[in-house]
Amino acid sequence: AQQRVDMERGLEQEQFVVLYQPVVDMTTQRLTGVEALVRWRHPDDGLLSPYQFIANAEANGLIVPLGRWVLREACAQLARWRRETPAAAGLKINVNLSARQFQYAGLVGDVAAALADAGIPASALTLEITESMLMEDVTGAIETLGALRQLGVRLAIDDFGTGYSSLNYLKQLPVDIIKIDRTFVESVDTDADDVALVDAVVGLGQALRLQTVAEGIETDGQWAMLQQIGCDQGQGYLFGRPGDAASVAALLARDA
Ligand code: G
Ligand code: G
Ligand code: MN
Ligand code: NA
Repeated sequence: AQQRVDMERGLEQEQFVVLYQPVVDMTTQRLTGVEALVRWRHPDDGLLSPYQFIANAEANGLIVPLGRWVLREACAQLARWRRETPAAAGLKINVNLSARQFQYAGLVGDVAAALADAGIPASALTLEITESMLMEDVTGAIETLGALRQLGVRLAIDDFGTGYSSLNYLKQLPVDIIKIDRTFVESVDTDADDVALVDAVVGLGQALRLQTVAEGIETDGQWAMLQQIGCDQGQGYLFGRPGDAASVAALLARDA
């Protein structure tokens, strides 16, 4: 309960911050978008990682207002970049949804309002959902995804490969993007089994007309292999760590 009060105060006092990690074209390494990643600047405990508070926020219900704040902040920031920099015209933003947010009946309305208030097109927003969230209630998930898609938002399956989504479900789910979990990327330049796995996922993506994004790319060797496999986009420390809005503006200036 103490945690909830602390977190409510954090929201009121604007202690949360959003960082942005680059997503790049796998061939050119040009910035195509950013993923919004929340942090908590706690007055006593310092900068907290989502691993230290998202689960609590899920449990105490504050994930809904917190997630709404992240969504609105990310959309507003994308609008700022687009206003400030011609190079940001096609830039996209990814926002992670938690399980409880995904089940929340007001989600579609919140998303529509965030887009309208920021003045960005729905196609510029990608919502990331994990496999486990989808598999909990497949029928409900298909309905929610369909409603989000009707808005024009794009949908990505995050941490792909770590859950249990069957091929049959994947085919039915109205999603646009598969994000290949970094555990498969880690050894993709040294382990033949991982090459085969990532190759299979990229092939699956192509068969279902889904874009593929590899996460957690840290080395040129991993990048070279993923490029050869034909993965569309990449994300990882090699291209950039999560950073503030100014760090993204610097990348936009580099690419301009
Ligand atoms: O940025 P970092 O690697 O510390 O993120 C850790 C985890 O927290 C990741 O699984 C990421 O998806 C999750 N996360 C980061 N930001 C958000 C957010 O705004 N909402 C939700 N639900 N999860 C987030
Ligand atoms: O679950 P999700 O994919 O949203 O989590 C993103 C998390 O992965 C963030 O916490 C981010 O900081 C982390 N991350 C991003 N790129 C890399 C990377 O290249 N290496 C490692 N180890 N972590 C990364
Ligand atoms: Mn993610
Ligand atoms: Na992930």
